[in-house]
Amino acid sequence: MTLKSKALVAAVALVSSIAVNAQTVTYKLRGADKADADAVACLEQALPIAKNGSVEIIIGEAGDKAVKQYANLIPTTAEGFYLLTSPSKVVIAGRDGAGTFYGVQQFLQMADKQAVTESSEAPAIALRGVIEGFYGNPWSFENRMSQLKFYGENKMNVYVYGPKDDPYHHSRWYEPYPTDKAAELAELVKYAAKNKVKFTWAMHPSNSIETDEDRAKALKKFQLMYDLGVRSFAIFFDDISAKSVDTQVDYLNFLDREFVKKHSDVESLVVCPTIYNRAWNSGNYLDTMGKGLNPDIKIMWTGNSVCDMIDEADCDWFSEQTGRLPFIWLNYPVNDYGLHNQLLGPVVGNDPKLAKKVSAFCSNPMQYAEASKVALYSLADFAWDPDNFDAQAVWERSLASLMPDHVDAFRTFCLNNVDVGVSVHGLRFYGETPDFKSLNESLPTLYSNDPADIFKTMGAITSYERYFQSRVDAAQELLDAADSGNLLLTEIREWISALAIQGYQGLDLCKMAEALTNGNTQQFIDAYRSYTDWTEKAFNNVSRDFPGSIQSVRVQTGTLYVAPWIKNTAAELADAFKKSGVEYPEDLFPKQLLENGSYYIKYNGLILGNPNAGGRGGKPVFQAEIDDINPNRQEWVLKLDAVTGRYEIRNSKDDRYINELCNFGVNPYSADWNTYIITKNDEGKFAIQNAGSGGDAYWGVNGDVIAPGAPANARYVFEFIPVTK
Ligand code: LTM
Repeated sequence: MTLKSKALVAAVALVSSIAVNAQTVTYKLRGADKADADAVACLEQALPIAKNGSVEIIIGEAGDKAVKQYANLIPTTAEGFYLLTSPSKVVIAGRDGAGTFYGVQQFLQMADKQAVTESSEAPAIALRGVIEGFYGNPWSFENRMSQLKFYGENKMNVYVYGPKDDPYHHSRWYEPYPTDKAAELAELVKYAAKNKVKFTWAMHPSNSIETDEDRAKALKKFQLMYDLGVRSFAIFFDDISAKSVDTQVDYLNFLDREFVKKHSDVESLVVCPTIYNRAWNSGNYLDTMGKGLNPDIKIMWTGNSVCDMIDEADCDWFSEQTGRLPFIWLNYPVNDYGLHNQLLGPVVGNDPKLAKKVSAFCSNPMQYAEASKVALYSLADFAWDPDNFDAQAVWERSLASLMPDHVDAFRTFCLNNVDVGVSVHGLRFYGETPDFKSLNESLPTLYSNDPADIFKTMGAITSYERYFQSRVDAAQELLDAADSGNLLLTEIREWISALAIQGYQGLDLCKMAEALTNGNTQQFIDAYRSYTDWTEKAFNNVSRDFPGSIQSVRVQTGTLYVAPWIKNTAAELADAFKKSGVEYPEDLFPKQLLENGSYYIKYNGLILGNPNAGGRGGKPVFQAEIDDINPNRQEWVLKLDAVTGRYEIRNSKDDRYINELCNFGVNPYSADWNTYIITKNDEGKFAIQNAGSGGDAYWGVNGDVIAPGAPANARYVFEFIPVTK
């Protein structure tokens, strides 16, 4: 455990004692005149400094007289520092200005500043930080200022500015920023420097890179940005179909030659290539980049796929292709491809061994700047000291640091917002709601209609009630804090509401189960109506709607376990209630096009059957004859899947399901792939359509079998006839 870890573990408990310390202890500075001015300013802002302060802080960089006697203890790596703390003396000695600045940050974050500690630290990865590179609502000026301060505090030294929806970065890259935006950028560049962050401005010229005119415009824009203070540049070629890698290489070398190398104070150029992950690799693109680009141009890389955690082998593969170390563009916690979910869980999956194999390690975050800090806190820690990175412990510290007054409620909230669910990129995190998962594993059903299970049922109801009440309580505490102005919570307020709504839904389910157990029809009806009201509120819960917002989505939470459990349990309880034979109002349950049950599926007088029942794979076949010997080979069980709202179709003889190719599925059944939208036309004929990951093809008929891909005029051709026995 690093000193930082040890010191910060204690931080939560000792927050109040800081206030006491701050009043009683005063500090005096030695070496401040020579030491990094930003580091000194941070100390002066945070601590009571007096000429005759009781604790002396000796501060400076290697070579400064003040810290001369500690010279051998200062790490030789850039940005490293030596930190000694005690009740009477503190020493902060940096390898360079950034090192001193980081030493100060570390000291200021110690809960007990008078503890006796000594450490020498240096970053494992030279360039660590953030790429504002997502699609969607770009961060505001205030967001960015707050981020830069956060990076300084957490020892991240890179910020790449490249939001896809800033027109002056992308669609109108060649235009100058309007005066007010230019002034803001100039201020950001200055503030970045104060926080020891390299501000890299990225331009996305797509394929406008070939002509003399394109290139003159690029030089002009770079110069405008230089005049605003920018000293580091990147070119993004992601998400386009590149005309030619040779042209890209020529363009980048041109900018390097004609701009970067002509300004002695400009950093090496960075490029995001068009093939920026291994899954897309084809032809000689990477090889051409590697061989053709001037040697100091850095190439960005997202790993094995677009959204992926990174390991050593990914980096080695990249280096073999390009002859250089990857500048990692980690697509986490970005959620622009799954905006309905927040990514606030522990950051697992990156391999510490990558540290020696990268030129930089930067994260593409969410458009929710404040909420992104949960992941960024962990990623900063990883990039500084990957060998000692403990995902769970660092995540706990991030909660304490970001939400000191509401740690438990915030933990509950974050644990419900860990996974984006099924998405184009397939990045999944299974650590969501571990408390619910274990509750659900020990008590899989909320209700059983077997009287022998009464005590089990009552026990389950009590446990689930307690669980859902705790969600409601956590959400309420956070909503109150949002009302009192907490920025992070305000930003993602709708997800907190979603947590509360799910809590209330869960409590209603408990009331429904209790009503079924006690035979209390009215209680069931009331609870069910309340449940459907909450479900409607959940559906209408749309994400942020404040100035500048360009995307709103229906928010989702508890996606992996809680939400599906709620839907399934509601459907099961409703089913049990319907079957109990009691009378209930006709409008209580929504009309289902086809009630769950067994059906014959007919086409043109033929009847769909399962001739190789019990076999593997194969297709259902339309038959002219009624199967009198094995009638259930021609019976199909339709069930509305509570989570997708679509039908699954299984044969009643062998329970095999029909998949998206109209075959009997051989892979494990998946509601996302293997459920169907069924619709009816005015003539009473039905159409059956794939959905979700299975695509959107309609069932058709080819000879005597069903086949996907029916044209528009041949879709409503099926009949569903209930099996009555
Ligand atoms: O990842 C890269 C290099 N480019 C884009 C990003 O702008 C976007 O944020 C992520 C995640 O959707 N995917 C991309 O392809």
